[in-house]
Amino acid sequence: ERPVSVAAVDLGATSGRVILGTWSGERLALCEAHRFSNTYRELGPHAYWDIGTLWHEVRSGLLKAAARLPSGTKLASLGVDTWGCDHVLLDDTGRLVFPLHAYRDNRVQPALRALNRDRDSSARLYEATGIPNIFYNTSLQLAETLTRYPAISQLATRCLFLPDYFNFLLSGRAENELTIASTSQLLDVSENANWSPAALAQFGIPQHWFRPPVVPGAILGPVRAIPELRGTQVIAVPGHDTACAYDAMPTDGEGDLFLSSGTWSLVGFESPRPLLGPAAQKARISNERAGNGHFRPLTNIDGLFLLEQLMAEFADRPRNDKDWAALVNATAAQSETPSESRLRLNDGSFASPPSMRTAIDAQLSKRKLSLPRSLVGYARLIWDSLGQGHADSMRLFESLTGERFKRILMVGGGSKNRLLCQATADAARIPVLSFSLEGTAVGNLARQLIALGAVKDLSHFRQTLAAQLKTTTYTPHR
Ligand code: LRH
Repeated sequence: ERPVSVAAVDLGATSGRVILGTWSGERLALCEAHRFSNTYRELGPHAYWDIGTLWHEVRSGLLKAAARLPSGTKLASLGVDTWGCDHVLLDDTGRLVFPLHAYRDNRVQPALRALNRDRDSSARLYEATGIPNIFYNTSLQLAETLTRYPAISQLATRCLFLPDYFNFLLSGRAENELTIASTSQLLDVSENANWSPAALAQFGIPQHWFRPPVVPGAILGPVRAIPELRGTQVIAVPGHDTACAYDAMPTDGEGDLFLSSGTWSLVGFESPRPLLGPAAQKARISNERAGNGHFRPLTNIDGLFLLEQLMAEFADRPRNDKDWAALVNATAAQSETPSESRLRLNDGSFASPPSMRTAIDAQLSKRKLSLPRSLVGYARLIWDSLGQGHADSMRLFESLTGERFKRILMVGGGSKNRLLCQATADAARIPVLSFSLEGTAVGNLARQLIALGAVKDLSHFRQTLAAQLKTTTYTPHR
């Protein structure tokens, strides 16, 4: 069998990477061709992504990936995944007609509060879309844009989510991909996987801004934008990074809870059916779509964003893998017994505070709990709180489905952190299997290999991956 090489462009809110994957029958070899840091920028009171820089990094990363191949071989395909919800508005010529806001911008807060007060509309929206009211939803962002700038409906003819936009820049094809569309709170939660007329009407969003979503694996056509990549196909992989991370989980069947741990902690499982109803709505369960079109009921917990922000406050320099490893070691070496206090996560004031330390201290003081004195102290508090948050989500799913989970499979940046893995196992009282894997990029590669016919299906891919991965098992101590 001839090896097949494909590239995953995987953009996260704090870092992006381009990973080259080479499949040679029964093994996937990975090579990081490019990594860069990412952040939103504040201009006045608003927060924006720097889309020109992102495109520049995508382009250079793909060229670097192609340059790693033996001469005479080409990248068969590429795919792009990004964080959820953020989008661009375009005119007929593909020109941007509105600045690209970051989902942490505060602009939706008044509308979010009003929607939360309107219990009937909130319940109807949840039954229609399976997505609770959360500050980053595309629905609220687009509603704010349209309310403040009604003329935008004359200027814009299409709305593309970020992965869709990169696919468009690369291939010239403007499509909406299913998994990223499912993060919007505008997609119908029923099997037909199309836009929800009720949700679009609720937010006053023109239906013609969207096309019926394409399912992951759709081949969009060859790269046109980069002459050196002529012949490489652009594949609409699961555009949502979390859908990619879940695809990469080396699960072997029932009883596995999935945890993708990064800027956010995404705790959930795969299901052919969504989890709906008042209890699911109250628990803020998001029924996003999986790469195969099924559902991924999950809770989205404030994740390592808290600590990323704190690290920046304590030391004014970019964070890298070494900084994280040093912090884990320093925290592990601390003789003090771990604190028994836990933060209440998903506190609205943690979404984008001017100072994360002040926001955390405010919550602790209000609850009459003592304040950590050092970065190490905050790290321990955050990891223990996340562990507890992961376990709480697991118990919630168990009570809603009547099923028991046997193991937690963990991927993402946080899966390299032994204290976070152990805190999760201790709180959940079941084993945590950590794969120290960039799951998002690997799930992206998997969908391409399946679309190209190099891999039979996802379960075959997962089996192969499980056999080759180094797994660390954390058993509960307490
Ligand atoms: C994680 C993520 C998450 C949410 C958030 C906006 O990167 O995609 O699933 O959608 O970003």
